Amino acid sequence: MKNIIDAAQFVEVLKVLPDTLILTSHINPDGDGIGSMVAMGMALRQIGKAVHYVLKEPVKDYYQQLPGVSEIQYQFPKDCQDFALMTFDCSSMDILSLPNGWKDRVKTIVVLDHHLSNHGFGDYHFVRTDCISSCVLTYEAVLALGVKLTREMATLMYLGLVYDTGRFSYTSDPDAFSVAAELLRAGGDHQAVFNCLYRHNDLKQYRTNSQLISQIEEFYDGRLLVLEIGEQYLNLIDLEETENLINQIADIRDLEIVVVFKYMNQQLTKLCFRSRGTHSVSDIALSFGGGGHRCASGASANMDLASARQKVLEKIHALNL
Ligand SMILES: [Mn+2]
Repeated sequence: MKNIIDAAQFVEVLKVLPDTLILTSHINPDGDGIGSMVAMGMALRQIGKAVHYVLKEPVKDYYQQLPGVSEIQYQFPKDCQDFALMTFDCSSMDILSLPNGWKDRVKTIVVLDHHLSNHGFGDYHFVRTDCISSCVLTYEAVLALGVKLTREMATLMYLGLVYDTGRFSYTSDPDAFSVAAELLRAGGDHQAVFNCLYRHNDLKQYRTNSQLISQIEEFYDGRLLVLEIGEQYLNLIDLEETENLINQIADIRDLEIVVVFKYMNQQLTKLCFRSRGTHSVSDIALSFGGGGHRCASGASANMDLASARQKVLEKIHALNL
């Protein structure tokens, strides 16, 4: 049965969990997933827990420069048969980044997340959809635990905040800025986070992106922009770079909604949405089994790119942009 918990109850739940915990995040782990997971791991070790970070697929190499990230493993530790699982920034069991066979081994699942589309999986639910980043919840948990907020933890939580707010552009929530201020006061490394997230591009990628930008289509006097990233780009732009690209496009004046369709295979198309806020793109993503937030969302549609495009554009048309 699902129990909804807050930060104080999270501390109580930890007392009944085993001493060994596996921490994980969603597939295509991003700055918020990695930051909230590793920072929490550091906090849990301070109270005597044995913590392993386990993901199914390697994180981007540029995250490796941040503290603790090199400890992430890609298989379950051998001496760890039964364990409690703690998931970060993941809205659904289907998109957990875990090696096969995990369901037989896990005893209890604690979910820390902030997605509107959270499907309510797991046993304990530390979920608040009003938070801009999972790292805000990790920060609250760190305070409730009463452990030392180290520089390393602060840097990792700052990473999640910067990532999920699009460098503080998607939010005007004073609480998000307060948490950022506290993290910097605790020694969070602003430069390290910005170098990691935004200063890792190579010229080849810029050339590919500029080709793609030249192919953007305009509708409704520029209020809707559409970009198709077809099969020929499959290996030239990955999903995280696609997110970076849509963030750049989202800065174009007068637009309401941007949608990017990325070819994955004949039956799978990745959808990325951004909105200025007048219209929610979360509902559209949700209708394709995805989710996210009002101004930024995504989904994986089980159909070819042309069909996905037609269905999405029909839904956007209905919004009367
Ligand atoms: Mn997040």
